[in-house]
Amino acid sequence: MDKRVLQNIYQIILKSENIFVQGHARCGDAIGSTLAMMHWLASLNKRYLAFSPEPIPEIFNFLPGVEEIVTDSNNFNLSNFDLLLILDCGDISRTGIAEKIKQEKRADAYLLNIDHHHTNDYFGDINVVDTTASATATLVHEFFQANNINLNKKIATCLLNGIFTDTSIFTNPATNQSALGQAANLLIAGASVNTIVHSLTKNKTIKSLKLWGRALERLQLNEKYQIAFTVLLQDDFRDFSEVKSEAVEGLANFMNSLSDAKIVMILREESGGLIKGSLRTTEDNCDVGKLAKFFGGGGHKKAAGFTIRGQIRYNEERKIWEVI
Ligand SMILES: [Mn+2]
Repeated sequence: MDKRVLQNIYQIILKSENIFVQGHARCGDAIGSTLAMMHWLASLNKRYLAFSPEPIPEIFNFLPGVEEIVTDSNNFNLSNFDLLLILDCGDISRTGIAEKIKQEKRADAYLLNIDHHHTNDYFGDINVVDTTASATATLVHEFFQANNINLNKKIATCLLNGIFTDTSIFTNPATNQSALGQAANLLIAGASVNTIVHSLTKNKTIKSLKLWGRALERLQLNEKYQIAFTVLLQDDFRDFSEVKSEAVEGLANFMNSLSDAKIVMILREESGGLIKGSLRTTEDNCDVGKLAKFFGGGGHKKAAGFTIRGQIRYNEERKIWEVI
């Protein structure tokens, strides 16, 4: 990332008086990046508000400062802020409050977009988009480094949580030299590596694995496109109602370890006639972000998602799961 851009942003933040910071929902990178920024703004004695459009998944409750994140958008008015810092959102709709931003943002307030999704549409007044970055947390870290900002233990833990989330602890293709180097730096700065790994990995319950079991039993391969796919129905979530939606993301990552498919896909029935799709690949020449975009979604080349209308049914004749 161009150091001058990161230094310019620093100046803008220093000049701002009240800063709104948020990421997209339910993601360890977005939440980690939001909290890292929040801790830094607090150290500058800035006024700020950290927001997440949905409740924070329990697995991130260990992150320092997480209790400060506001999750109800009725609790603030954006006209109070002179800088809106949007992290890890490929487009404005990922904020969950696009309409509110449109209505309430002051004309003189800056919208700053810091992100690494390769579907990013440059929605900000200022855009710091690096699609080669493993995580938004690595961009936030670069920003701190470019401006000689000292990282404390809290900031380091939040940023490392972002890197670990988006690289699946250095096991997925988002892993690169820069992420490993930055992680080493964050360890030196005191990041609680064991706590993060424990929280990101030791979080399955017997019920959640039984839900995985249903999905794994239905696994099918589309030979033409080399896509292994499965479905989860509303009934499954009724039967295992305690299982959190993060369990499905974990399943998508687990299925990505298949050696006899290029792409894996989970279709999951949501309430209101919606179906949510999760796509993963480890192939260099596959871009699931493009596939997701085709269905109105977005994401990365290696991990992406979309939402469509429909219902999932089993076709007895063809012995195949279908969307109707
Ligand atoms: Mn991310």
